[in-house]
Amino acid sequence: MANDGDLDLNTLNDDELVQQVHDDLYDGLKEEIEAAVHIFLKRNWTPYDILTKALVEGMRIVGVDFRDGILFVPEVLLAANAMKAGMFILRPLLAETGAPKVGKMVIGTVKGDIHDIGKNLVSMMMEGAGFEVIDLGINNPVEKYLEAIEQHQPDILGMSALLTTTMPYMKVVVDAMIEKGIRQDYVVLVGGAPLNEAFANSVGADAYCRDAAVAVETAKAFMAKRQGSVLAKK
Ligand code: B1M
Repeated sequence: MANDGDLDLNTLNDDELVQQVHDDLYDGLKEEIEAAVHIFLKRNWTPYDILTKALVEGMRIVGVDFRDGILFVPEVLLAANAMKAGMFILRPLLAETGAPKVGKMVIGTVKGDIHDIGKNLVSMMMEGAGFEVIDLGINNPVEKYLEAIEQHQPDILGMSALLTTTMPYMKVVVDAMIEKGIRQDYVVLVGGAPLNEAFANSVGADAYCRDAAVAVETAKAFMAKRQGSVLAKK
């Protein structure tokens, strides 16, 4: 439904509101997205459901029309801004579990790539699952990853890439870790729409994460393994 600002989002039922969020994301309507997120929260939706059913699905639809040449970069940027505004409201709620820190992760989008919505989502979900996350942002050269690893001594290094032209850069980072003799000290997880498991293997990552939920599960599994091997050595 087109939203010229006169539509009272409160009058919509849940299904209609989800549909409206998809339409408003498509139209890049930041304030309407913020209002809808607040309404869902008042209706006791979990932050995770708001993220996945309303925001992520809306962005998926944007992605399809971007691919098909129906939407262009400026429109997609507006949609991305609206999406980020919604995520900004949800971020503290997702992180609010009060769980003890289960591990530390450094994450960033690789050099040449400025896509950060998926990476931000992974950061948020990881924080929500009790991880400390150091987010390096976008367009990270290998030096930036290495510096962050040295400074923060994480358990996990996460890399994101959304372009087929930038995803090979993950191998540059893994190779630099091998060269420094530190590859085995960290778990390397990679993700992004064009990746798959075979690609993750080919760049020498420990695992490919299809989405943010898989990233959390995979990170937890590796932490359990790491903690198990530390205990076994004692
Ligand atoms: Co771009 N873009 N874009 N874009 N963009 C894609 C990726 C594209 C597939 C669109 C298309 O043609 N269908 C296409 C890539 C084609 C290809 O490489 N084969 C593309 C292109 C071509 C481009 C430009 C080159 C366009 C141009 O300028 N002509 C340009 C490149 C800029 C650059 O990076 N140098 C460009 C620019 C942009 C915008 C700036 C307009 C904007 C980015 C805004 C931003 O991120 N701040 C944008 C957007 C929004 C998209 C689409 C539409 C949506 C991406 C997104 O946010 N998805 C995208 C189409 C698509 O992916 N379907 C597209 C939602 C997000 C929640 O999903 O990012 O997949 P995703 O993240 C998931 C998983 O992949 C995984 O978990 C996340 C959450 O579940 N995951 C990880 C991601 N990272 C992870 C890291 C992990 C673990 C899991 O670490 C452990």
